[in-house]
This record gives sequence, C-alpha cells and structure tokens, in this order.
Amino acid sequence: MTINIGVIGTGAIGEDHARRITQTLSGGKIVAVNDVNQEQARAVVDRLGLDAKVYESGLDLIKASDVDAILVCSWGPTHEEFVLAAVAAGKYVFCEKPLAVTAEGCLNIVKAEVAAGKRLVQVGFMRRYDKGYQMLKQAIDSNEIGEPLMMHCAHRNPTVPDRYVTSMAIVDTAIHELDALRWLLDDDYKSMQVVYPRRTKNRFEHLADPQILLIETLKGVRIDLEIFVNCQYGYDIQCSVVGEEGIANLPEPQSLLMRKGAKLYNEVLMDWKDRFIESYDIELQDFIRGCENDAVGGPSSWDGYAAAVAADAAVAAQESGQVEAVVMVERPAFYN
Ligand code: NAI
Ligand code: ISE
Repeated sequence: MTINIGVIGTGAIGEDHARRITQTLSGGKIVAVNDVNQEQARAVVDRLGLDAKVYESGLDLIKASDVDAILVCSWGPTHEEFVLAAVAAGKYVFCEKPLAVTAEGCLNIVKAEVAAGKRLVQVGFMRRYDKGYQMLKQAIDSNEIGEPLMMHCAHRNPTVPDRYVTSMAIVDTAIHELDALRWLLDDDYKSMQVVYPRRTKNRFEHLADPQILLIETLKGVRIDLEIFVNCQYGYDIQCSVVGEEGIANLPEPQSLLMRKGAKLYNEVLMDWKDRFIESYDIELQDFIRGCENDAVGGPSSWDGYAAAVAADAAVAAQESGQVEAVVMVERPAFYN
C-alpha cells in the first residue's frame, strides 16, 4: 500500500521531508506539492526528481482526490487554515511545529478533530522520536533517578536570520522543549518567567539574545532553559534531569573523539537538520504507518495546544518581566 502525500511549503524542512519520504522511508510517495513561491516548488520537484503535480493553492492540493495525506511545512501563521482544511476533508495531516501560532488556533484544531471523531493530526515535535530523549524518558519512567526535582536545559543555534525577533525564541525555538519537557515529565506547566542575561554582541539590535526561561510544573519541578540563538559555535541541545536519586543527561550526538594538534576533542554539529536527522526519519515513518493502519499517533493536536498555551504565557512573561500563569482548558477525554 502506498500513501500518496501532498506537501504544502517546500522550503528548508518541506524539501527535507520530501527527500526523506522519496529516498529514505517506505510506504509514501510525494504526488503533489505547493508553495506560494511556485518556482521554489518546481525547483524541489526537479531536484528530487519527483513525479508530482505543482498546485497553485494549498487548499486545492488538500482537496485533490489522489492525495491521501498532507504535510504542512509552510510558515507557522498558515498552519491553522491548512490543518483545518485537511481535517474537514477527513485526511491525515502531519503539521510542522507550531500547530498554530496561538493557543486559540490550536484549540480550533482540537475541536475540529474531536468532532471528526478520530485522530487525523500528528504534530512535528520530532524530539519525542530522538533516541537520547527516549532514554531520558525511560530513566524517568522507570524511577531510575527517583522523582525528578529540577531540569537544566539549553537550546543553542549558531545563528539565526535577521527576521528572527525576540518572541521567536519562544514560539519558534523553545517550543520544542515546551513539548518535550511535559512529555518527559508526564506533567503540565504552572508558570513561565523570562530573565535576560547580558546580551551577546553577535545579535541583531532588535533581538534579545540569550534568554533564560524559568518554568515551574504542576508537580513543582523547576526548569531553567537557556535559549541562545547566536552562540556561534554550533547547534547544541542540552537536557539534564536532576532526580532524588541521581541525574540523567541527554547523550551527545555520536561523533569521533579526535586527537590532533595537541588537542583532544569532539566536533559539534552546526545544523538542526543533522542533529535530529534520525528523529525526523522515524517520526515521518511513524506518520506513514499511521496512515496505512488508519491509526495516526505521535504528538497530537492536544500536545500542540499545550505547547502553544505555554508559549503564549512565556511570550507574555518576556514582555511583563513577571511570572505568568499557564492556564489550559480541560483536556477532552478523546486525547486520554
Ligand atoms: P522556510 O521559509 O525555509 O520554508 C517555508 C516555505 O513555506 C517557503 O518556501 C514559503 O514560500 C512557503 N509558504 C509560506 N506561506 C505559504 C502558503 N500560504 N502556502 C504555501 N506555501 C507557503 O521555512 P522552514 O524553516 O522550512 O520552516 C517551515 C515550518 O517548519 C515552520 O513552521 C518551522 O517552524 C518548521 N520547522 C520545524 C523544524 C523542526 O525542527 N521540526 C525545523 C525547521 C522548521
Ligand atoms: C527551527 O525552526 C527549528 O525548529 C529548530 O529545530 C530550532 O532549533 C530552531 O531554533 C528553529 O528556528
């Protein structure tokens, strides 16, 4: 059985996902693509040698009778409309983060999916598929380090483009931790606060960088998350869980231990595409299997909503300098 897939947004991650579905994974075929930049869409079709129709409109692609499932890889503000259209068409949809740019938008998707009566949406929170994060979760769930008390995390990018503004440190970057940490701890958030260390000179004038997000969960776990998107030296993701009986640390990505020029060192990756390459492969293979078996799983619309509520509170905290409460609606039984 082959799942015919349409990709909306053929930029960096849209092209990468189309490549992995075509060259690495099994069970899926890209039959349709769309991008507001049509030349971009055509260039991706050519580069990857796809046998795919280029649509002028994402909504037409969703309606196409030969498209079974959709990947939404366009810019964040466009996600809600495309995901809602896919759900209305009864089609499976994998949506890159964020599910929608506001909690309200995510809730619209949650309501539409509940009304549809079955899981149709998988959100691209790929860290849940990363082996290192899964080992951390296993250590927590098996009580190997006792009850988690604190976490120390860092999300560092070498650089970001100048369109990147201060709120994106939360809604574009920390959103990965906002999902992964509640999943790791099986907990939800109570509050968010943001404090600003001395700013790096390697940033744009309009961007506060680095930032520290201070999080409290409902069970009382305290988390500090450094977000440093112009750190220069590499793409570096750190996560340390301090428990009552021990500490579990996210493993470093595998790399050669070098002895050279009187130094002993490991190289640091520079790109998120390389750091999480296996996780992206596994999450999308999981999505294709979910489509085949009529049982899409993985991070849900509810998880997209929970991360968005936390992000909204964190952005409010960036602006107010205060501790901001995280308040969610009641979780529909559908997602239990
Ligand atoms: P990008 O800018 O490279 O590509 C986005 C593409 O979407 C562009 O080609 C743009 O023309 C197209 N687009 C924008 N509006 C559209 C519309 N209404 N209809 C059709 N196409 C439209 O951006 P990138 O880095 O690929 O990010 C895309 C999404 O993926 C974002 O939501 C981003 O947050 C997410 N992302 C997720 C990552 C992860 O680690 N899971 C990594 C990078 C991005
Ligand atoms: C990007 O959109 C991603 O999702 C990456 O995983 C993240 O590390 C980066 O900060 C974002 O800009």
